[in-house]
Amino acid sequence: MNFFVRKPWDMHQSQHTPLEVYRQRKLHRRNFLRALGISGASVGLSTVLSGCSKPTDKEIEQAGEAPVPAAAENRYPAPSDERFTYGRPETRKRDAAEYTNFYEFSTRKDSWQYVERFQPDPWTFEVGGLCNKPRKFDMDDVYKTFQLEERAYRHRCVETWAMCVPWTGFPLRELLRQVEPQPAAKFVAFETFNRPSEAPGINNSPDNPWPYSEGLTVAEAMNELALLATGIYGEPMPKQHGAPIRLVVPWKYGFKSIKSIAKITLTDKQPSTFWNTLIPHEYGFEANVDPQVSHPRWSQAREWMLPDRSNRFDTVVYNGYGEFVGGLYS
Ligand SMILES: Nc1nc2c(c(=O)[nH]1)N[C@H]1C(S)=C(S)[C@@H](COP(=O)(O)O)O[C@H]1N2
Ligand SMILES: [Mo]
Repeated sequence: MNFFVRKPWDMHQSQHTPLEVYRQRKLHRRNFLRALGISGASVGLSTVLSGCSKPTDKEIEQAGEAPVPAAAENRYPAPSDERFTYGRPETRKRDAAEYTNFYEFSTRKDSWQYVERFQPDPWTFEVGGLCNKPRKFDMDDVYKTFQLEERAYRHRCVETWAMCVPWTGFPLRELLRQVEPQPAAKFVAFETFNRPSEAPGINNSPDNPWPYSEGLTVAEAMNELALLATGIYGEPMPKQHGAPIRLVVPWKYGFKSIKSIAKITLTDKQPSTFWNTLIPHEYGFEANVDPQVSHPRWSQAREWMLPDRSNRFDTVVYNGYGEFVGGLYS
């Protein structure tokens, strides 16, 4: 069991959780599991199995598999947008699926082991605020309304790990056009679901500012790179990657790419965001990838590719997407 082993790139729970809550974390977890009727023995066994032997590709894949609506049928794989290439080898599917950040489930990258109760289908999200045609979408609407494409994007987490993965999705701006933003809208605010009974990480850190939230300027949201992704590796999105729909903004640090979106709001004020609320001096709103600007705990000059920390590369400003987004900031 690796609960107490601190890996240097992890944000330890004790650093962002009030001490009282942190000391009681095992109690919270046990209470939660007891409430669900899961006995200590079965949890112990699964922890032993997953902690001591390397999970197979199939175990990881099955754990993450998410139900999808009928309209998703025959939409995968989607045609690839040839403008985008990694410039590096693609990350293996299992390596990306095994090492994810999804604090609603776990703070230790192993969220694939905790997504069993998460129900991403059926799913609706509302798009509202300063727009002429606010409305709710379900995933059937999404699959029927938008043309899907595959994009090979680099991903860069602020903790310095990186990956190259093919997302399936459609430009965020296509969705925004559907609701007709008003000129007064300057920002787009995003929120994740907030269902503690399906996501044990929420109960483990009850004082975190749930639901997870993020934001972009409208100009950033309208940039062609900003993608709403419903799949990865030519298949519907696994739960731990943010089923059934997530944001991907590859020129920004990974925490901006909010998963499992439940609400999108056009607003005239910069929205508060999860990480900026929790640790404001470490996580800004803009959060563009920049090798020159160090995070207090991580130099951003270099990065390493999953799953191998010795496979290191120099970090590139805007994660190498300056030709698409540089104009937004000059
Ligand atoms: N709702 C939600 N979205 C989230 C996170 C999270 O904890 N909760 N983590 C973020 C961080 S820090 C990163 S690096 C990326 C990771 O995406 P991946 O786990 O699919 O690789 O998701 C982002 N989106
Ligand atoms: Mo991240």
